Amino acid sequence: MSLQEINFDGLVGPSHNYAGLSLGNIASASHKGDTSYPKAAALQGVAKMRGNLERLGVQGFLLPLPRPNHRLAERLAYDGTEAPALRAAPWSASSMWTANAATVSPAPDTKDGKCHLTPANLVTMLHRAQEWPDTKRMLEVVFGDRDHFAVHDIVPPTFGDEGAANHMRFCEGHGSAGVEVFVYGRPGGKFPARQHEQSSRLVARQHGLDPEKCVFIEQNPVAIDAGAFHNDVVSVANERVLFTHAEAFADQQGAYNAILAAFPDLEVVEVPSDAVSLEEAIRTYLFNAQLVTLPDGTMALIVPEECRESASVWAYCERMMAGNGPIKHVIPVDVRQSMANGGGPACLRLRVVCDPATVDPRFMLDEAKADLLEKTIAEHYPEQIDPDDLWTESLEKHVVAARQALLTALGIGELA
Ligand code: SUG
Repeated sequence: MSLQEINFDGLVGPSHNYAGLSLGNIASASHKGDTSYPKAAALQGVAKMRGNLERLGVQGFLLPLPRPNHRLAERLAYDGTEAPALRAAPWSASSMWTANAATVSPAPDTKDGKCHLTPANLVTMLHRAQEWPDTKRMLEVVFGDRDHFAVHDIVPPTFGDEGAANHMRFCEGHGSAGVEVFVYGRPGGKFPARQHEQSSRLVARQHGLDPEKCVFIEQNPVAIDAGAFHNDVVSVANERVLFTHAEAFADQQGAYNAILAAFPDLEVVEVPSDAVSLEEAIRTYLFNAQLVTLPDGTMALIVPEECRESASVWAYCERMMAGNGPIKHVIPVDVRQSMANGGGPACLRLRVVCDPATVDPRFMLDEAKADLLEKTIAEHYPEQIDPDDLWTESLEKHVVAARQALLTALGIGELA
């Protein structure tokens, strides 16, 4: 049994559009009404996956969910008086951000030695709350091997749960037992606090984690108000390293101490506010990065291109690469179509530590499958979507046929 960290990227769906649906997500709000480019968006996503496949030797993916979602549309009782956001919700391609698909506790951390997954209920936002039934169905296929995986029910919807975007894991190596850190927000600020403390605690219990190896930390309300709607907008972890903005947590030093008490080998790389302001960190998504261990044992930070274009952020990255810290490489990737909806490289992936041989192979990427995905996307995806196109018959046909083409190409008919 060889445990490895596998990044499961969400394939961008053919209905990718900018409807400005996410309150507290500044990119989503500021691109509201823009024309989107689903084909380009999906190809950017596949290119990112290809890069990581080459770097890390392993890569998985999850599929777009069926859109438009007629089940949701029917429940919204449209009569022409409803707000445009309600009309757009059933078309959202937001399942591409698989960091919000589920919270994952790998086998070495759990009581029964299985990898546990709890699909996120995403109740705070209507367009995201529609995801979990289909996400759960897909996770039950991808991780259907009951000897190695347990896919749970969602957290009861009273409590908001946004999945792995608010969860970090510290360990010596991915295959060894880890300390799981759950970050939650407290309501009462300008924007919704999407991850509730009770959800985090429930997930930890449900996964059978050792209470001594769990840490619960409050997000900085100032960061939420500045647009850090998930903790992964202001920090990211890999193995023993925490890469974080200095204003990520309500009590920054208290957060480090709490993690250190459970995981003494913690190494913190803190970016001070005078090097990169909270606003610039959120604008460029420096922390919405994939922090990965390369085969030579060094760590690389895979950041959005926007980081290279920011004087303060790039100057920090250059200093970091030249320094003695654990992060030796910073690699920009172009995910601009996703970024304009507030989704960076880290939002686009769900990390699962497991033996790749226990995963449904149809969801594992190799070069040939990346070619197949690119070809299918190029042939079937809409070139562009204007917000006025939603609910037109021609767009609906196009979007439904494009997803069906993916399922057919990959032989995943049961998710039709
Ligand atoms: O939930 N954007 C997503 C972005 C999710 C990013 N994920 C992580 N940080 N892990 C969200 O706010 C925008 C969709 C729209 O406005 O149409 C959106 O849902």
